[in-house]
Amino acid sequence: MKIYFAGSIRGGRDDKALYLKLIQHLKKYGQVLTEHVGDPSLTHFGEDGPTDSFIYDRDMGWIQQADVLVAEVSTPSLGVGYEIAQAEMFKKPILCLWRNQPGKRLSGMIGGSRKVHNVTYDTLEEATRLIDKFFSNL
Ligand code: 6IA
Repeated sequence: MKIYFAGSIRGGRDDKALYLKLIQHLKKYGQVLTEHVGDPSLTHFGEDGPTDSFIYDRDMGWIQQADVLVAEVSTPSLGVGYEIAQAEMFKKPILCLWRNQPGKRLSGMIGGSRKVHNVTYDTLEEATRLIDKFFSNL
């Protein structure tokens, strides 16, 4: 199984440690195409990296190839929202994980999509259980 994991990069790296743990858990189910999203050394600026058009083309190709897209959406990111929309277009199963945060709500464009399986969690253990449940129903 090929898994596309989406998490914020230029939107902000506050949750990078969480992304890494979720990616480690997802590897139980197959190949995670986007391991760099959990790279602790990757900053929100992404200096000295590939060009934007390279990133765009490669990521669009990976979404097409992927069997499933899992997104951690607690840190709002234009790129992650765009990837979710593309995965919808390609008719991929989509899981979006939202961490409960006081005073914050998930975008209605994600929370309101009938093509997205949206779940809310408080702890990493809860998030991994929700991932397990999603994969067992695929
Ligand atoms: O708008 P954002 O940058 O927050 O969008 C984040 C999403 O877009 C992630 O889920 C990634 O799949 C994708 N993405 C954004 N920037 C990159 C990127 N930058 N490389 C790969 N995917 C990206 C260069 C990193 C490089 C220095 C290792």
